Amino acid sequence: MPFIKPSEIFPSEITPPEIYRERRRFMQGIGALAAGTALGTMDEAHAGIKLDGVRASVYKLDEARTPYKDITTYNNFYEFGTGKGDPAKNAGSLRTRPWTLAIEGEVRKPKTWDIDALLKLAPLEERVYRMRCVEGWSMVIPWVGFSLAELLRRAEPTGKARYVEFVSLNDPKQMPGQRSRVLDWPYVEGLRLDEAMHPLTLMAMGLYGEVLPNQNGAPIRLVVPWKYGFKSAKSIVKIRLVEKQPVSSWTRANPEEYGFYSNVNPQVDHPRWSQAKERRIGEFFKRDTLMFNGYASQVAGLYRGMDLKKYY
Ligand SMILES: Nc1nc2c(c(=O)[nH]1)N[C@H]1C(S)=C(S)[C@@H](COP(=O)(O)O)O[C@H]1N2
Ligand SMILES: [Mo]
Repeated sequence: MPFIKPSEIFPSEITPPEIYRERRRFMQGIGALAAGTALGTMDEAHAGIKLDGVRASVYKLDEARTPYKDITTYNNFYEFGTGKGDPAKNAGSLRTRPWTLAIEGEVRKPKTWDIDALLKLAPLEERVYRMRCVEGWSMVIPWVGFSLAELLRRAEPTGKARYVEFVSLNDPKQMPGQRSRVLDWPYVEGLRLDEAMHPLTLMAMGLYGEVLPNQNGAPIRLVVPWKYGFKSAKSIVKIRLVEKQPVSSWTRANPEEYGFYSNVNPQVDHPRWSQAKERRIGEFFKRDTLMFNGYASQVAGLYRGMDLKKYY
């Protein structure tokens, strides 16, 4: 198959942009001929590089996918600025090769993975997930990746491991937004171990069948579809298994507004706005926000007996 392997991804800086885009268009044309419309990923002209061997999965939705253009130009990634258009404009300075992801803390087998080894750790699946930002907008995104559990299992968590902490890259030279103190850098998020082991919890390395664009958290990010978007940390360099509940960047910045759990919940309003409705990007009328973002049948059991107004 004439697909480019992940190990052959070149940063755009080394090729003049016209030639780079032309080459990618050419490869995509070939890819489209070979793959037909497999997974429906060839329905738009994308700018990205096709990922090898992506399988379909049981995670599909009967909802229109948000256009590639919107997913990749309307972003939150404060390391590249606080405006929605800033990440697409500024994230070109992020170097995603070489890249390593360290798994450490309460594990029997700590390991620093090279990103190209990670891409081969488990079969890559396409998973179409609903995503909901705490600000009140949502998208439907066809991610590519595998369950975080695949990675955590291999690290063999010890009996002391109760939480998982995710740490994004901290490098103001590559991330101009880190020169401002909007958040405490690096960006940190956390999950309870059982949330992290849940099959829905995804390590994403692509979207729409292609390598993850920098503005969406390349080369590897977390995706937790039943929680507000900020739990899904981008450009991760470290995963730490710990005994105590981690303090996330957003909780540190504003504990009144952002709790540890941050489950999508139409009944628990943000102190400054209602969470009962949301705007799906591309739609005119608002939709009702769904409990656990529509994943209640799969995840409600994780919170049985908990007061979700207290543990918001
Ligand atoms: N490192 C890092 N991860 C991050 C953020 C960020 O600013 N920095 N923003 C979060 C927020 S608020 C949202 S809504 C999602 C947005 O992901 P997307 O741009 O791929 O849709 O990323 C989350 N992950
Ligand atoms: Mo968000």
